[in-house]
Amino acid sequence: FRKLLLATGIAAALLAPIAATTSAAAQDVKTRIIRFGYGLSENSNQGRAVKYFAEELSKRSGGKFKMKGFGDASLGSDIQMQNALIGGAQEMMVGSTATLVGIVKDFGAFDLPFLFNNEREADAVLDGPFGEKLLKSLNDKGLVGLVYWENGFRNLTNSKRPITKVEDMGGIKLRVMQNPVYIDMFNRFGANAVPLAFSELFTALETGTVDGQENPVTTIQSSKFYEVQKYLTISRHVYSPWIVLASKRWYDGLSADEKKILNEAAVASRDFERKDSREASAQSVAYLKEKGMQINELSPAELDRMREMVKPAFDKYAADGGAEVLKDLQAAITAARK
Ligand code: TF8
Repeated sequence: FRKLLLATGIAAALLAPIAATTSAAAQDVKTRIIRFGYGLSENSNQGRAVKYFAEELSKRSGGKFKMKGFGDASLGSDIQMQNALIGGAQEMMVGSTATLVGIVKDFGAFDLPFLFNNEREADAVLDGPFGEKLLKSLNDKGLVGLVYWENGFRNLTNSKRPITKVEDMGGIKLRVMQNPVYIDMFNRFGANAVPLAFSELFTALETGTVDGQENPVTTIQSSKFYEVQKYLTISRHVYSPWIVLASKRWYDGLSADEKKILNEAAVASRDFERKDSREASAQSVAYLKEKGMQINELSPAELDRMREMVKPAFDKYAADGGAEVLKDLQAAITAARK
């Protein structure tokens, strides 16, 4: 008996370090089906990053995390998916931070124009304490914010005329995201801002319900807006983040090991997505030109005029309860510039 005990002891001692170092197999990881919804097509920066994320999850979980991507808003618009996550009917999604304002108003601060000068500043603010704090603010709303991906700097397209000065926007029915900051901004520029879900945008452009829209060049390419829009104006008026969300109900049911796998794969997906989006973005303008779009860039002087024109939008945002978040965001950007 003594010998047996000893033998068991030795076996346990030998096994312990192995158990500690083996990955998924020895961890508390169950088979998980993850429905991951997104709005763009499979053949977009969003679609490619979802695919990468799914592969990372599979690798890191020993094949137990089975994430399936649902593109083209096939599980619903951003807002519908957010609600499905809150209710626990869907596990994960990626979408625009701008569409979260009905849940956490402070996300609207990102939509104020001309905040960031470049991607490096955006990364620093989003991945730093400011971005983190906003992610945390989702927890008591039934959502878990994991990481920010890049949607990108937004530009204008329309079917009416080239926009070389802000007056050219006059009277253009311009689709914007469902968010008061966008509506206010474009009305100040003289356009007729029409809030609409992205999932309805192509048809609205095609049928002439709206004349134009604004999105990063990568999206103008992957959503084939060049088929229904003649003019592209490079304005880079807003840097738009995407946010990867999980249902809190679902996330809370994961083991510590599972959460770790998910969080680490999310960070890997973020790094992949930003790099991929930036590479794709550099190719998009030439592609859109080849597809027949007439493209112009707004001059620095014109951008200054626009900046001047939308100053009251900042005051309005502050007066509507955004003063504190705006101050924090501006401080974070200043810090990122140093
Ligand atoms: C928009 C956004 C969208 C994204 C996407 C559906 O214009 O930029 O392209 O939110 O996730 O609505």
